[in-house]
This record gives sequence, structure tokens and C-alpha cells, in this order.
Amino acid sequence: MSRFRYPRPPSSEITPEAVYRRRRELIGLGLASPLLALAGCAGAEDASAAGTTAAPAAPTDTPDGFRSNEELTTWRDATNYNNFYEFGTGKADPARNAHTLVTNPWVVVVGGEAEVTGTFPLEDFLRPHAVQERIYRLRCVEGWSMVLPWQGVPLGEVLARFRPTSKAKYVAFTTLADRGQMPGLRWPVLDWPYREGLRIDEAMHPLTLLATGLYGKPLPNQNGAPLRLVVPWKYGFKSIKSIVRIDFTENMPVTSWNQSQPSEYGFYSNVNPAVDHPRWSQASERRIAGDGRRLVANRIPTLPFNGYGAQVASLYEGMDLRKWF
Ligand SMILES: Nc1nc2c(c(=O)[nH]1)N[C@H]1C(S)=C(S)[C@@H](COP(=O)(O)O)O[C@H]1N2
Ligand SMILES: [Mo]
Repeated sequence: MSRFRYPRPPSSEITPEAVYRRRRELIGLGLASPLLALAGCAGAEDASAAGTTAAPAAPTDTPDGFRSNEELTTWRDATNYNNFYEFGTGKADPARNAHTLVTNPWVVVVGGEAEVTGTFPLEDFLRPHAVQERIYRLRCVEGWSMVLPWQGVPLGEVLARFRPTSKAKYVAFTTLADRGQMPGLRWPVLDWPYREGLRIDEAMHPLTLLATGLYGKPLPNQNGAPLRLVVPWKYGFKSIKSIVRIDFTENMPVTSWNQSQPSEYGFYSNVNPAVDHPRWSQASERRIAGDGRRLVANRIPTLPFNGYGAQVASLYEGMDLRKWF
């Protein structure tokens, strides 16, 4: 437990933001190959300023959905405009407050319906897996979205090592809840600890990433260090941060946002422009990308499953997604 290192790409593959941008321009021109194998909320945005944009069409992704070719969100925006209620409910609060989070050492408890369970130092939990890079869109239920290069390991590869039993129908995730480190826990905004869950097939899906890095650097605390989910076809609140516990369960687990407002946040929470939040439309989103001036202007239509339908729609075949929102 004493020695600890982030699983991170070799330094030769760590790429400063400017190089990311330049490389994408080259890729766009067919001059460089993409980098391979390296990774709920309170108030809605006012989407009524609609009529605003005729937006770019569907995003260009690799066929597996692993890498979006859209314009990236800057490091600055990604690390200063956050939701992490354990550090306050304002968008700037996590960047200001999350320095008190101690991420080293870090242990992950694995429990429930699996042959292998126990308490694992993070480095053992992740050790055998190669860190990969994924460039994903993530859309907050509030109506803004980002595109970021995450580093991490596919969650399914990690979970398989624990050999879930046939009773494991769901996977439950829990965030650290430590008042000494997380000033936001003083307010009963949610019933702490923050909890999320996935159906086991969603958890095993190759798009589901257990992220350890952002822009080739270890995850900043405000983005969920040292370990968070990124589930790109679901609203952002499903992408739980600073995970300390993973349980395989037979029954659908309690999730924080569903527990606090069941009529507003369902267990599935797949991005769906056709199903409005009871208090606001989900038909469009404000893309936070490029330089700061884009913050206001860039309103684009929201896509079913956030644009990952080709990869994940089959998981929900035969389900009424209005009922199972
Ligand atoms: N533990 C925890 N995880 C969380 C949240 C939170 O408040 N606490 N907020 C969620 C929400 S609503 C969103 S949109 C994303 C934001 O991730 P980001 O700040 O890295 O963009 O984190 C999700 N994970
Ligand atoms: Mo969110």
C-alpha cells in the first residue's frame, strides 16, 4: 500500500495539449495516424435560446466509437468547469477545493457476486491492464458537453478478473465519502456516499472506461482522481468519480441521483434527445470546445445515445426507453 503509481502512458507517449491539437489537424489532412493504445444535477442550461444554431452533423468517430474526431475541449475548461458535489455544487468549486483529496495511497474494495473479492491497492487493481486512450464525448444532463482524451482501462477487462458469478446482474460503484477531505459532504445535497450502477452488460461493454488520466496526465482531483468511470452514451452523472468500492449485485443497485429525484433521473439515463427531463428539454446541448468564446455560441443537437447508438443500441433492444429512462 505504501508504494503507488498511476498506471499511465510511458512518458514518450504523453502528449501536451498543443500537440494533441496539432496532431488532429494533421490527421484531418491524412498526414498522421491517430494515437493508439495508450484514455445531475441542479440547474439546466437554458436551451430556449434555440433557433440559435444549425449545427454540425453527426460526429466523426472511429467505427468502434473509441476516438471522436471532433474539436477537443481544452484542459482548462475540462479542469475548471466540473460537477463533483463532494467539493461543492458550483462549477468552479471542485477546482478550488479538491486539493484536499488524498489519492495516494488508494484502495478499491471489490465485493458481492464474484469468485474473487477483497481489498486491493490501486496499483494491484489495475496492474495487468494496458492503458488505452479514448477520445469521448460526455454530455451532462444539465445540457453542456465536452470532448476529451481520457486514458484508462476498459472496465470489462478489469471486472472479468474478479470472475463475476451468474448472479451478478448489475455492478454498483461507490465514491469515497470522507468529511475531512470533502467539504461538500457537510451539505445533504445527496445521500452520501455518491453511488452509481450499471447493468452488467453495460459495465462489460468495450466503450465503458475506467479512467486514470486526462490529456496524458494523471487525473486531476476535480475530475475524479485516481479512478473514475467514463460511460459516454449516458448522462454525465453516471460517470462516477474517485471510486473506492465496486460490488457485483443480483438486484438493481440504488444510485444517488435516482434516489434523490426518481422522477427526474432514471437508473439507465441513456442520453436521449426524445425524452425530456421533466423540467427542461434534452434535444440540444452546448458544446464546450475550442477557445473560450465557443462557450456560449456552440449549441448543437443532442444525438440518441450521445452518438454511440451503433455501438450500444442493441443493449436495449425491446426496451421502452421512455419507461426505462
Ligand atoms: N462522486 C461524484 N461523481 C460524479 C459527480 C459528483 O458530483 N460526484 N458528478 C457527475 C456529473 S453530474 C458529471 S456531468 C460528471 C462531470 O465530470 P467532469 O467534471 O470530469 O467533467 O461527473 C459525474 N461524477
Ligand atoms: Mo452532470
